[in-house]
Amino acid sequence: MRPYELTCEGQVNPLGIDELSPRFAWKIPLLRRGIRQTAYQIVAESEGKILWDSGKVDSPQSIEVEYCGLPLKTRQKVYWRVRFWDESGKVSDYSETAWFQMGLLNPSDWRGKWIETGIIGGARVTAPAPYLRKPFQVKKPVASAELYITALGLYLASINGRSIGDEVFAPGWTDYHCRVQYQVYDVTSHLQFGENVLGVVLGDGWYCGHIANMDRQQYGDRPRLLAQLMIQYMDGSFEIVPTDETWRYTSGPILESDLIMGESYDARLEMSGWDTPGWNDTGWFPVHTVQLSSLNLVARKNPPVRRQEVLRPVQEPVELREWNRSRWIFDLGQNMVGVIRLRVKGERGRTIRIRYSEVLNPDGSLYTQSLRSARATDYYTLKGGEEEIFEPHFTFHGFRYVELTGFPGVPTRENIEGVVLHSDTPISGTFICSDPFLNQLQHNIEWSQKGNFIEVPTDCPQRDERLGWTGDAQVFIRTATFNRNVSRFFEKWMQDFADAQSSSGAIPPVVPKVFAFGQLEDGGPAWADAVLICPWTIYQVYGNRRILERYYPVFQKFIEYLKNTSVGWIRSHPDWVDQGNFPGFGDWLAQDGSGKVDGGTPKDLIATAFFAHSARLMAKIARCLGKSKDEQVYHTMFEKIREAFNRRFVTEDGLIVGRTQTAYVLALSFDLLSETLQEKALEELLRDIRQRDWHLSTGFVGTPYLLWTLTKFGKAKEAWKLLTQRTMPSWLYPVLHGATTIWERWDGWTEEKGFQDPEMNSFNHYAYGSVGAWMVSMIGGLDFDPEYPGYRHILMKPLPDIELDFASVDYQTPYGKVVSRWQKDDRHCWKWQVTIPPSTCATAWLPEAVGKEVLESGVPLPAVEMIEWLGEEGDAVKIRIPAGNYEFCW
Ligand code: RAM
Repeated sequence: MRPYELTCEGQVNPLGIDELSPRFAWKIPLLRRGIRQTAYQIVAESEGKILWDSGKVDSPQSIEVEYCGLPLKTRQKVYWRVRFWDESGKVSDYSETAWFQMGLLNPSDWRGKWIETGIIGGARVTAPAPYLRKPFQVKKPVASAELYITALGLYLASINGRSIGDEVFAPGWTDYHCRVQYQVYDVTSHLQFGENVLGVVLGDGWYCGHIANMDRQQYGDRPRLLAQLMIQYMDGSFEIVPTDETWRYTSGPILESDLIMGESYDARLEMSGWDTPGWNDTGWFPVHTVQLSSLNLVARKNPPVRRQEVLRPVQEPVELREWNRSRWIFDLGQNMVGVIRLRVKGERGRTIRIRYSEVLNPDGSLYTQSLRSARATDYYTLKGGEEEIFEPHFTFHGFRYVELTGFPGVPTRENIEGVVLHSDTPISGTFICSDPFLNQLQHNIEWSQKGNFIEVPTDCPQRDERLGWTGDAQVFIRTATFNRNVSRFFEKWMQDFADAQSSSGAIPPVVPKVFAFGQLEDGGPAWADAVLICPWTIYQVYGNRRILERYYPVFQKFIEYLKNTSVGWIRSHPDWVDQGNFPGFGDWLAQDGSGKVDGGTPKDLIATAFFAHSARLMAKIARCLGKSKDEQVYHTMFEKIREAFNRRFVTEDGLIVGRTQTAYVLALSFDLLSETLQEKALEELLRDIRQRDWHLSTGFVGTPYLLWTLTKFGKAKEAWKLLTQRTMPSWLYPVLHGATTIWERWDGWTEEKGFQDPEMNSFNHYAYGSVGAWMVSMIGGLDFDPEYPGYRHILMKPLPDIELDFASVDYQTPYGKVVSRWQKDDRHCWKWQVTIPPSTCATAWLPEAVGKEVLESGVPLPAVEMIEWLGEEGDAVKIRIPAGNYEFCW
């Protein structure tokens, strides 16, 4: 019996962190029912010296435990272990020893200088990728070596021809005007006695490549590099190989590489051995150093993008003849994000063009119109000879179909594979049920999450956009947390929010803030509010309190901004908008019959509802941080906004201005109505749904709350009807038409009209996938209790009257795995398999159990120890269960 899965800052043995009081977490094994931690002890040491011995701390806490020892120093490596006391006061063995190592904590620790080359493109003209090299000598036996490295742009590093690390798109995307993340790699095994070479290839990335539909060079005109190799010798001496004037560069086979446009690679220009000793670099040029002293260098906080999986074409490529050449169309069977790996053998100098699309035109050709100005095309020029393998270096595409033009001879499906790239957020949940269409919907949600979690949460991965749209992310975050562990991913993105906030407190529509949207200081309702909704969700799901503490001043500034810009508590008030201010994107892409891209729900209504919601979140955050005065202030603010909302938008009959589903849903969901009005508003909402023959009409803003609201007010059957609706607009319409990801628009493609407006029609946009959280909670019967963040207390309440035979979810909570697997037969006999992780407990509602005998592992319920009978609720029996495995039948 001992703790396992020790993490520090959410990582196993992290190398290079800069949190001065890192947070520890561990799990305890599910050895028996009711097992829980009652106390713990952590011992942390460095070089034989104890830095921290917590002693026995009486606490159930096994996540987010802050280091409280001696101050940590630059590059200090700390070993730690933990033991726990269980519910009977018995102490466990110590865990295996884990470690973490600090990064470079002081700017003066950086000995490297920023270097750059003379290769610059233009605003719309791409440039070749520079290859940089630095030879150095190792003359003594090496004890350890670490590379500290970052770039403005992207980098790929190697030592002696062996690549370093497996990150893709390092160092990631931040607001490079003020901040860039660095990485640390253990490169001890890369070094050899005698001459060594450190080689780096730089890509444009977000720093100087195209961003969205804008020009290149948004942050700077060319990529730059900062690195230092730190070698510790066996004899105790120490050496640094920094970036400086002695580095040399040239250009090579990567003639251009741009995230949006694609990559051109001429294999004839390869310089095999350029990053190994002995290479003659006399023709290479000396680099220049640059001063960038105002730039913050911070350790990487988010999980890097990595290669995740490989897809193969589902059939042989199809030939499309042009008069003098062939195009070959490959189908990977899945709309994915990443690159391809091409295998080809042919004559030197031949160029293959590679294009990508998510869908096909009726004639079988690629539908690329909706990519807008994204060229999304790679070119590969063969060097000739043996089989060649090409995988682009500094670009990615969103696609299911791949077109090759200029291929020598007839390709087969063996010639390409799809390499899926995304932020390495570990899978945490699975959902499956007896309806194959809902399973496909869940599949599509997962794939839209993969494809749009690339460094930051993006709207789409294919067209000339791919931005950190705040609205989209807040809509989807709750669902995202089920599918994958996104705690660190969002924690880093919060830093981007802080960097993006303007001095007025406004939060822009996209984060990181990019220039073209700079004029739009304020992202508007439901977009800017992501600054509160996202961290609050991360806190609830992962118990991550630091995200609230750290960014509290950002939240406060934001809410002040809302207060200052609202007129009589009405946000986006016409008086304010008339002064040229932005009212918001509205209920984006709603199908409410208004015919407008921003729907027919009044913008000041949406805005004021979200203002209230944000004020209430602030009150909750203040409460959780123990700031009771603030809590009161924000609570009063909420009440005032609520009053103003009612005065302006709600009639005595419970009609709400606009009379759209979204208007009703927001008012109900955010508790803006009195009880009597709630009932009336609910009736109106249902009337609208019925009038539309059981169809939703909500856009980005209303959709995530729609089914929750219906369920909250006892209309689960109606919610189920909307979820399983097969005609447009509905979640299953795309599923029934072959979608493998979530579409941006309910009508992205329809039988009647074909493709929607190519100006805005992505087939990989996760917003409407926000229904995933509802499926998990209501079908799977698994939810967190907002009062006990991090799933300390789990709520298990599957909906009884839905037309399914079984559903199964499992989910990795911070304390361990929770499982809910139920099935029921025609006679309404239920079997429910449940696992509750150690140190947690659950309240479970056994549907349709009232009046029946409930057995747990064959034993009648009242006789089962440790299960607490809480009574009856409707036709459900309510019980409290501690950690353990259970099998209920009734
Ligand atoms: C579109 C984006 C995004 C949305 C904004 C308002 O261009 O794709 O999904 O949030 O508009």
